[in-house]
Amino acid sequence: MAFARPTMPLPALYQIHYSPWSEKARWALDARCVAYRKVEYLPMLGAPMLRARLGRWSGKVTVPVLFASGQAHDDSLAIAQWAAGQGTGPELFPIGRATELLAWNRASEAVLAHGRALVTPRVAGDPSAALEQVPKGLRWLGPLSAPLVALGVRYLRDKYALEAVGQNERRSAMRAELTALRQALASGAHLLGAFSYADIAMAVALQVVEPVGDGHQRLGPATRAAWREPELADEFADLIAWRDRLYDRFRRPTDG
Ligand SMILES: N[C@@H](CCC(=O)N[C@@H](CS)C(=O)NCC(=O)O)C(=O)O
Repeated sequence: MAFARPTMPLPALYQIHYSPWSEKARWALDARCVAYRKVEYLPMLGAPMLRARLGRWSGKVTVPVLFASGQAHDDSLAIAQWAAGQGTGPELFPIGRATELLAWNRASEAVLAHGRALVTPRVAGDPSAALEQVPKGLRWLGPLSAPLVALGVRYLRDKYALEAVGQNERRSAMRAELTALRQALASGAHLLGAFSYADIAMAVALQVVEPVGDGHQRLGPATRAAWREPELADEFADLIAWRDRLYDRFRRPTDG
Protein backbone atom coordinates (compact mmCIF):
# COMPACT_ATOMS: atom_id res chain seq x y z
CA MET A 1 0.00 0.00 0.00
CA ALA A 2 1.34 3.40 -0.92
CA PHE A 3 1.26 6.13 1.67
CA ALA A 4 0.85 9.73 0.60
CA ARG A 5 3.90 11.65 1.76
CA PRO A 6 2.97 14.63 3.94
CA THR A 7 3.48 17.68 1.78
CA MET A 8 4.99 20.89 3.12
CA PRO A 9 2.77 23.90 2.52
CA LEU A 10 4.14 26.18 -0.18
CA PRO A 11 5.95 29.29 1.05
CA ALA A 12 3.51 32.22 1.11
CA LEU A 13 4.62 35.57 -0.31
CA TYR A 14 2.62 38.53 1.00
CA GLN A 15 3.01 41.05 -1.77
CA ILE A 16 1.60 44.04 -3.59
CA HIS A 17 1.55 42.94 -7.22
CA TYR A 18 2.64 46.32 -8.64
CA SER A 19 5.17 47.15 -5.94
CA PRO A 20 8.85 47.11 -6.97
CA TRP A 21 9.87 45.76 -3.56
CA SER A 22 7.62 42.76 -4.13
CA GLU A 23 8.97 42.39 -7.65
CA LYS A 24 12.55 42.15 -6.30
CA ALA A 25 11.49 39.25 -4.07
CA ARG A 26 9.49 37.52 -6.83
CA TRP A 27 12.33 37.82 -9.34
CA ALA A 28 14.79 36.25 -6.89
CA LEU A 29 12.38 33.40 -6.09
CA ASP A 30 11.59 32.82 -9.77
CA ALA A 31 15.27 32.97 -10.77
CA ARG A 32 15.95 30.10 -8.34
CA CYS A 33 12.84 28.20 -9.49
CA VAL A 34 11.37 28.25 -5.97
CA ALA A 35 7.65 27.42 -5.84
CA TYR A 36 5.53 29.76 -3.71
CA ARG A 37 2.03 31.16 -3.55
CA LYS A 38 1.18 34.83 -3.67
CA VAL A 39 -1.07 36.52 -1.13
CA GLU A 40 -2.08 39.98 -2.30
CA TYR A 41 -1.73 42.59 0.44
CA LEU A 42 -3.95 45.67 0.61
CA PRO A 43 -2.00 48.67 1.91
CA MET A 44 -3.50 49.91 5.17
CA LEU A 45 -6.48 47.49 5.18
CA GLY A 46 -4.32 44.36 5.14
CA ALA A 47 -2.04 45.44 8.00
CA PRO A 48 -3.97 43.82 10.91
CA MET A 49 -3.94 40.40 9.22
CA LEU A 50 -0.26 40.59 8.42
CA ARG A 51 0.54 41.76 11.95
CA ALA A 52 -1.42 38.82 13.32
CA ARG A 53 0.51 36.35 11.16
CA LEU A 54 3.83 37.98 12.12
CA GLY A 55 2.80 38.22 15.79
CA ARG A 56 4.03 41.81 15.66
CA TRP A 57 1.66 44.40 17.10
CA SER A 58 3.85 47.49 17.05
CA GLY A 59 6.41 49.02 14.71
CA LYS A 60 6.29 49.22 10.94
CA VAL A 61 5.23 46.25 8.84
CA THR A 62 5.91 46.27 5.11
CA VAL A 63 5.59 43.79 2.28
CA PRO A 64 7.02 41.66 0.82
CA VAL A 65 7.02 39.10 3.62
CA LEU A 66 7.71 35.44 2.90
CA PHE A 67 6.52 32.75 5.29
CA ALA A 68 8.52 29.59 4.65
CA SER A 69 9.05 26.56 6.89
CA GLY A 70 7.75 28.37 9.97
CA GLN A 71 10.00 31.39 9.44
CA ALA A 72 9.08 34.93 8.37
CA HIS A 73 11.43 36.80 6.03
CA ASP A 74 10.19 40.36 6.17
CA ASP A 75 12.25 42.30 3.66
CA SER A 76 12.93 41.91 -0.07
CA LEU A 77 16.67 41.44 0.51
CA ALA A 78 16.09 38.80 3.22
CA ILE A 79 13.73 36.94 0.89
CA ALA A 80 16.25 37.05 -1.96
CA GLN A 81 19.01 35.79 0.37
CA TRP A 82 16.79 32.93 1.45
CA ALA A 83 15.84 32.16 -2.17
CA ALA A 84 19.52 32.11 -3.16
CA GLY A 85 20.00 29.07 -0.93
CA GLN A 86 17.04 27.19 -2.42
CA GLY A 87 16.26 25.62 -5.76
CA THR A 88 18.54 25.93 -8.73
CA GLY A 89 19.63 28.76 -10.99
CA PRO A 90 22.09 31.62 -11.19
CA GLU A 91 24.24 32.49 -8.17
CA LEU A 92 22.30 35.52 -6.93
CA PHE A 93 24.80 36.38 -4.17
CA PRO A 94 28.25 35.51 -5.54
CA ILE A 95 30.82 34.65 -2.88
CA GLY A 96 33.17 37.48 -1.91
CA ARG A 97 30.97 40.23 -3.38
CA ALA A 98 28.71 40.88 -0.37
CA THR A 99 29.91 44.45 0.25
CA GLU A 100 29.27 45.54 -3.34
CA LEU A 101 26.00 43.70 -3.42
CA LEU A 102 24.72 45.36 -0.26
CA ALA A 103 25.80 48.75 -1.63
CA TRP A 104 23.73 48.14 -4.77
CA ASN A 105 20.79 47.08 -2.64
CA ARG A 106 21.10 50.33 -0.68
CA ALA A 107 21.20 52.27 -3.96
CA SER A 108 18.07 50.42 -5.10
CA GLU A 109 16.27 51.23 -1.83
CA ALA A 110 17.27 54.91 -2.11
CA VAL A 111 15.98 55.23 -5.69
CA LEU A 112 12.75 53.45 -4.77
CA ALA A 113 12.13 55.47 -1.60
CA HIS A 114 12.62 58.77 -3.45
CA GLY A 115 10.60 57.43 -6.37
CA ARG A 116 7.69 56.48 -4.12
CA ALA A 117 7.58 60.06 -2.85
CA LEU A 118 7.37 61.36 -6.44
CA VAL A 119 4.91 58.74 -7.74
CA THR A 120 2.39 58.87 -4.86
CA PRO A 121 1.29 62.51 -5.30
CA ARG A 122 1.14 62.03 -9.10
CA VAL A 123 -1.22 59.07 -8.62
CA ALA A 124 -3.27 60.96 -6.02
CA GLY A 125 -3.50 64.04 -8.26
CA ASP A 126 -4.92 62.18 -11.26
CA PRO A 127 -8.51 60.93 -10.69
CA SER A 128 -8.13 58.15 -13.32
CA ALA A 129 -4.90 56.89 -11.75
CA ALA A 130 -6.43 57.14 -8.26
CA LEU A 131 -9.41 55.05 -9.39
CA GLU A 132 -7.10 52.40 -10.84
CA GLN A 133 -5.67 51.86 -7.34
CA VAL A 134 -8.99 50.52 -6.05
CA PRO A 135 -8.72 46.72 -5.95
CA LYS A 136 -11.25 44.85 -8.12
CA GLY A 137 -12.97 43.43 -5.01
CA LEU A 138 -13.74 46.95 -3.77
CA ARG A 139 -14.98 48.46 -7.06
CA TRP A 140 -18.58 48.12 -5.78
CA LEU A 141 -17.77 51.06 -3.50
CA GLY A 142 -18.22 53.33 -6.55
CA PRO A 143 -17.84 57.01 -5.65
CA LEU A 144 -16.97 56.06 -2.06
CA SER A 145 -13.66 54.67 -3.28
CA ALA A 146 -12.22 58.18 -3.87
CA PRO A 147 -12.06 59.04 -0.14
CA LEU A 148 -10.62 55.56 0.52
CA VAL A 149 -7.78 56.21 -1.94
CA ALA A 150 -7.23 59.64 -0.38
CA LEU A 151 -7.01 57.97 3.04
CA GLY A 152 -4.53 55.43 1.65
CA VAL A 153 -2.37 58.20 0.21
CA ARG A 154 -2.37 60.04 3.55
CA TYR A 155 -1.43 56.77 5.28
CA LEU A 156 1.56 56.28 2.93
CA ARG A 157 2.54 59.96 3.17
CA ASP A 158 2.79 59.73 6.96
CA LYS A 159 4.24 56.20 7.18
CA TYR A 160 7.07 56.95 4.74
CA ALA A 161 7.45 60.71 5.46
CA LEU A 162 6.93 61.41 1.77
CA GLU A 163 7.00 65.18 2.25
CA ALA A 164 10.12 65.30 4.44
CA VAL A 165 12.36 66.04 1.45
CA GLY A 166 11.63 68.35 -1.49
CA GLN A 167 10.89 66.84 -4.90
CA ASN A 168 13.89 68.42 -6.62
CA GLU A 169 16.16 67.18 -3.88
CA ARG A 170 14.74 63.69 -4.39
CA ARG A 171 15.32 63.89 -8.14
CA SER A 172 18.93 64.93 -7.55
CA ALA A 173 19.50 62.04 -5.15
CA MET A 174 18.06 59.62 -7.72
CA ARG A 175 20.22 61.17 -10.44
CA ALA A 176 23.36 60.54 -8.36
CA GLU A 177 22.48 56.85 -7.90
CA LEU A 178 21.59 56.41 -11.56
CA THR A 179 24.79 58.10 -12.71
CA ALA A 180 26.76 55.63 -10.58
CA LEU A 181 24.79 52.78 -12.17
CA ARG A 182 25.60 54.08 -15.64
CA GLN A 183 29.30 54.27 -14.76
CA ALA A 184 29.29 50.71 -13.40
CA LEU A 185 27.60 49.38 -16.53
CA ALA A 186 30.15 51.03 -18.82
CA SER A 187 32.38 47.98 -18.30
CA GLY A 188 29.77 45.27 -18.96
CA ALA A 189 26.11 44.23 -18.95
CA HIS A 190 26.19 42.95 -15.34
CA LEU A 191 27.12 44.80 -12.16
CA LEU A 192 29.09 41.91 -10.69
CA GLY A 193 30.37 40.32 -13.89
CA ALA A 194 27.48 37.87 -14.24
CA PHE A 195 23.74 38.08 -13.53
CA SER A 196 23.14 38.52 -9.79
CA TYR A 197 20.81 40.10 -7.28
CA ALA A 198 22.65 43.41 -7.81
CA ASP A 199 21.23 43.50 -11.37
CA ILE A 200 17.76 42.61 -10.08
CA ALA A 201 17.82 45.32 -7.40
CA MET A 202 18.89 48.08 -9.79
CA ALA A 203 16.74 46.96 -12.73
CA VAL A 204 13.66 46.94 -10.52
CA ALA A 205 14.56 50.33 -9.02
CA LEU A 206 14.12 51.80 -12.52
CA GLN A 207 10.39 51.05 -12.21
CA VAL A 208 9.96 54.49 -10.59
CA VAL A 209 11.77 56.14 -13.52
CA GLU A 210 9.93 54.35 -16.36
CA PRO A 211 7.75 51.29 -15.68
CA VAL A 212 8.69 48.07 -17.44
CA GLY A 213 6.33 46.88 -20.22
CA ASP A 214 2.95 45.27 -19.56
CA GLY A 215 4.33 41.83 -20.42
CA HIS A 216 6.27 42.00 -17.16
CA GLN A 217 4.16 44.31 -15.01
CA ARG A 218 0.55 45.01 -15.85
CA LEU A 219 -0.48 48.55 -14.89
CA GLY A 220 -3.54 50.62 -15.73
CA PRO A 221 -2.76 53.29 -18.36
CA ALA A 222 -3.13 56.23 -15.96
CA THR A 223 -1.05 54.46 -13.30
CA ARG A 224 1.65 53.71 -15.87
CA ALA A 225 1.81 57.39 -16.84
CA ALA A 226 1.97 58.46 -13.18
CA TRP A 227 4.87 56.11 -12.42
CA ARG A 228 6.98 57.70 -15.16
CA GLU A 229 9.42 60.33 -13.96
CA PRO A 230 9.71 62.29 -17.23
CA GLU A 231 12.91 64.21 -16.55
CA LEU A 232 14.91 61.18 -15.42
CA ALA A 233 13.34 58.75 -17.92
CA ASP A 234 14.68 60.83 -20.81
CA GLU A 235 18.03 61.45 -19.18
CA PHE A 236 18.59 57.76 -18.38
CA ALA A 237 17.04 56.14 -21.47
CA ASP A 238 20.22 54.00 -21.77
CA LEU A 239 19.55 52.47 -18.33
CA ILE A 240 15.91 51.82 -19.20
CA ALA A 241 17.13 49.97 -22.31
CA TRP A 242 19.54 47.96 -20.12
CA ARG A 243 16.70 47.10 -17.74
CA ASP A 244 14.47 46.01 -20.65
CA ARG A 245 17.20 43.74 -22.05
CA LEU A 246 17.73 42.21 -18.61
CA TYR A 247 13.99 41.53 -18.25
CA ASP A 248 13.83 40.00 -21.71
CA ARG A 249 16.74 37.72 -20.98
CA PHE A 250 16.41 36.84 -17.32
CA ARG A 251 12.79 37.35 -16.29
CA ARG A 252 9.89 35.20 -17.36
CA PRO A 253 6.78 37.12 -18.49
CA THR A 254 4.14 37.82 -15.86
CA ASP A 255 1.34 35.35 -15.21
CA GLY A 256 -0.92 38.11 -13.98
N1 LIG B 1 12.95 47.43 2.86
C1 LIG B 1 11.64 46.86 2.60
C2 LIG B 1 10.71 47.93 2.09
C3 LIG B 1 9.39 47.41 1.66
C4 LIG B 1 8.36 48.50 1.39
O1 LIG B 1 8.65 49.70 1.43
N2 LIG B 1 7.11 48.06 1.13
C5 LIG B 1 6.04 48.97 0.81
C6 LIG B 1 5.78 48.86 -0.67
S1 LIG B 1 4.92 50.22 -1.35
C7 LIG B 1 4.77 48.59 1.57
O2 LIG B 1 4.72 47.58 2.25
N3 LIG B 1 3.71 49.42 1.41
C8 LIG B 1 2.42 49.14 1.95
C9 LIG B 1 2.23 49.64 3.34
O3 LIG B 1 3.16 50.27 3.89
O4 LIG B 1 1.15 49.40 3.89
C10 LIG B 1 11.83 45.73 1.58
O5 LIG B 1 12.76 45.82 0.77
O6 LIG B 1 11.09 44.74 1.63
